[in-house]
Amino acid sequence: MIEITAKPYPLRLDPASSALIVIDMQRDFLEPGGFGAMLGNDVSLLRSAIVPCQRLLEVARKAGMLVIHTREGHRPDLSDAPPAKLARGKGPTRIGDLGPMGRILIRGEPGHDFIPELYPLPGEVVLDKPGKGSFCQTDLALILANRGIRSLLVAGVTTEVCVHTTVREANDRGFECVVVSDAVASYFPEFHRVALDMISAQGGIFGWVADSTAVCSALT
Ligand code: C5J
Repeated sequence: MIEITAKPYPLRLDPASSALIVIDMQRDFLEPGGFGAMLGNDVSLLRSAIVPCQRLLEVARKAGMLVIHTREGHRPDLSDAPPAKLARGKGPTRIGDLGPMGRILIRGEPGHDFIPELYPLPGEVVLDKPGKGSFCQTDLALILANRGIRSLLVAGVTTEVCVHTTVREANDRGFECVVVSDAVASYFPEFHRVALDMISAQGGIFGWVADSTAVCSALT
């Protein structure tokens, strides 16, 4: 067992029954010309999470933990994209339209791929998801159950959208979730801060919050 210094209180967990899940560290969210930029965001704000994610991946791999990388995106024919999601957006370019990194948020396109800094290693789980949460229409629950996973270290983007949606559902499904505060990021710094506060408020209503230094030192 290891103990992680966290809010609202230290958490003891077993690395053998824990997984690191890195959410949507894709070019479409972090690089200019993708989905995030199409929605009018300053994509450079997400880059602060890259180095903490690299540090987490390094220690999780050394500890032999299950590592999962998720990607948000849709089939090329858009048959898995709800019309309400397709209709949203301010600008003229939408999901499925051609951008500088290929068709926006479409599986197999350059923009849908992981950023090179955080590319999965062979054998790590790559989980394609059509929505914000990592459980919705994916086999994540099966993968975690088959590996006996009970605790999740959660990193990636964005804090208040795909990270929060995943953590809320994981919490309801009985997983202990640790959101790694500097390994998650948002286009909106105030949303990031409040989203983290919401996780650990009320005695840890959704889970725990710890920084990557605390998590890495507990794991090494
Ligand atoms: C968003 C995500 N923000 N990965 N997706 O649309 O958080």
